Amino acid sequence: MRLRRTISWRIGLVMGLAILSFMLAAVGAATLADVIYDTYVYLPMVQRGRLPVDVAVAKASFPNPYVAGSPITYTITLTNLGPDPATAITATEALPVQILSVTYTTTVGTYDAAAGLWEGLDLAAGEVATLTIVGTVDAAFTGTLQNTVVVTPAAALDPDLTNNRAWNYNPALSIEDRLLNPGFEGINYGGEHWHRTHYGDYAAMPVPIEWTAWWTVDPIQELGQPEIVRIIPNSGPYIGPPARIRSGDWAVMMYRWGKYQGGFYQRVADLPAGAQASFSIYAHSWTCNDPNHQPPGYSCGDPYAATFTVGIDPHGGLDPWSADIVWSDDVYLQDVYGQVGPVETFIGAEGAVTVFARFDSLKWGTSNNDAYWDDAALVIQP
Ligand SMILES: [Ca+2]
Ligand SMILES: [Ca+2]
Repeated sequence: MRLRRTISWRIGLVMGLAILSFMLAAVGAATLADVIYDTYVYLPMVQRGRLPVDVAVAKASFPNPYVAGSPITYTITLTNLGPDPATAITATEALPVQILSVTYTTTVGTYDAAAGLWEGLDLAAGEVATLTIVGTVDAAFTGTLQNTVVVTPAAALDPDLTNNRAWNYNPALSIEDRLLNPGFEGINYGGEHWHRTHYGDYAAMPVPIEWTAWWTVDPIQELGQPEIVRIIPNSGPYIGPPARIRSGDWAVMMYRWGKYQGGFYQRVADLPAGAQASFSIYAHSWTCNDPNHQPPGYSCGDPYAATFTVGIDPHGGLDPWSADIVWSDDVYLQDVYGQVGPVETFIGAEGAVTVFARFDSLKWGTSNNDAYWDDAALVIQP
């Protein structure tokens, strides 16, 4: 190539008889010094510029933040933005040394993980090639993973070099409770209550800040709207025994004289997709079919009259009846607070989950069907 260009530039404009008499000492392996030509060379050779081709590269890692000791996936996407085909594209992708047990797939070309080279890329205009690398983050690593991919179009002129390089930064995940107002202490009591329910604002139903009350309406199952949704203070009858507040100054309750299904939910966003979410809450019920039962406030009758469960929608949906929700096992808790869950699942690509607390009083339409909740927890962890 270098040889051909050298000749072209030097002989293009010479005039006179066309006698081609130059010699090449060694075609292909020749250097400039090897080229021998005379002054009677009249080849009408014209230097052609390289084809303009804009190749671009993008890069993502999942999950981000990463979880030490857990899988991580890098996706490198290489696009020929045109207008011409591009051949022999090379990309250098050197993984951080903390990525172990590497496997990879390419849609075009081949990847050499040891050398960090992705080669053999011939792309038509508009064509996209993807390199997917899966590994495990060193369990002892706590820093930020960062690496760069650079793409080079060998036989083309790239008019825009700003998109030929892509960085990826991926910090470590820190374990923390991401729920807002988990103990129902944030109530704005005495001022403007939130009255947020799944069916809109209900002025008679004070709902803790950040939470939404929900219930099932189903005439066939005799399920209806709770008569009471209430933030309850640690005073008066709620002090107990039985104690209706587990910690702090407030808890939340729901009641209906009859069967019902309902509870509270909260959507939490800005979470690392792919990490594990774990949700639990403390709860207990007061279920009794005898209004004169002694001592007052304690359950009577069927100890399995009602159940508590907790659920997580890993996609952050707001439908309490969605098939996407992962539910815990049923637990029976009467008169004394006990933990419901935790239920665990992996956070979806949306990076948001919705947590659901649910009470099911589907068996008896007894006079007391009170459900009490306090101390929810949503923990994001490896
Ligand atoms: Ca480019
Ligand atoms: Ca509380």
